[in-house]
Amino acid sequence: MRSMIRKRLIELFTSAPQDFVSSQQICDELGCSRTAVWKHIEDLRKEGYELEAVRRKGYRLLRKPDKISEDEILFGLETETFGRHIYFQEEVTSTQLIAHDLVNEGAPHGTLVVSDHQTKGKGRLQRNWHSPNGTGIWMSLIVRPDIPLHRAPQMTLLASVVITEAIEELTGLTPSIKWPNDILLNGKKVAGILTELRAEADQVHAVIIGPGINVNQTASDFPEELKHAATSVRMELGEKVDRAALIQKIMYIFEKRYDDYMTHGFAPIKHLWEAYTITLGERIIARTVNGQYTGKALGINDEGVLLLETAEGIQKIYSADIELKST
Ligand code: BT5
Repeated sequence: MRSMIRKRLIELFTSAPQDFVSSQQICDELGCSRTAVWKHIEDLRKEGYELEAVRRKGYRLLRKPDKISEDEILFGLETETFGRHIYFQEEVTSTQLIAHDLVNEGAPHGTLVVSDHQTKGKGRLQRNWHSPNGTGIWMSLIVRPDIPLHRAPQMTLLASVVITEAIEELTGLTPSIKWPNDILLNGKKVAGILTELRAEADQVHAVIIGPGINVNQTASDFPEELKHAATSVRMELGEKVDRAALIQKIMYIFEKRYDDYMTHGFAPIKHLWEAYTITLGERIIARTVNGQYTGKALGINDEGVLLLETAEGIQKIYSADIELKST
């Protein structure tokens, strides 16, 4: 199917998802015959769109395929800048690498890189992120905040609040946040965020925020070593989730929260973060690149740094892997 016609047709169906669109309306919009309309509808069905046909009423969209191409994300996107420039590729090494290139080329604030499959998904500290095909949300968002370098870690906390809220709004499940970059459902990791910076002197040029969200994997999609620690939204919810709809929701909430953050600072985000976190008040082990600390997690300061009460006094933790210690 010619891509413009396909695009227009999906737009027609998704702009009023509950309504029937008559054949005549489609003919008028696309400037083609009824036979041609029928052919285009058949093509959409082959792509996985479920369309109900009722005589004299026309066609109605029952279900979109779980696809995350550029079109699927753009139709129904309710943002001004976030996700308005989309780079979608079916397979990439890492969306973060593409985002870095785009930053070099001057990509605007709000640019989003999305892929169905990462062959070298990146975690922190050169770790791998398992990103199987067609199941998760593997994306990188480019933002260009005018903030000093020391505030950049707040971006990870902002992103974790946004993703938590989006999952909650779309599914009714309530994820929790484990400092600094994990999102959990029932104690298992459902998402992680990799935040990378482009900065000079003390000024941030761009932040590349890369969430990896396990959406539609089943238990057998995870490798053995992750089975006990990882989960997906589908596994917790008991049904599949429309990934494009989740991306749209994330973009919508992200734009709102980001504006809040730029106008009112970190305080409103910090409150939300505190409401969702499971890290505070707990005895934890924080494994950092400089060593291991054990103590009680008192809170985060206004820069997003974790304050840990240890036997030697209060320790500031900038980044770590956290283990909750049962006392
Ligand atoms: C993270 O690192 O949690 C950040 C992951 C960010 C991935 C996204 S995907 C889109 C964007 N493009 C990229 O290339 N990356 C970002 P970290 O805290 O270091 O956790 C990594 C560890 O989590 C691994 O060592 C595994 O133990 C575990 N892990 C790997 N894949 C996982 C998965 N799909 N679900 C849950 N845990 C996983």
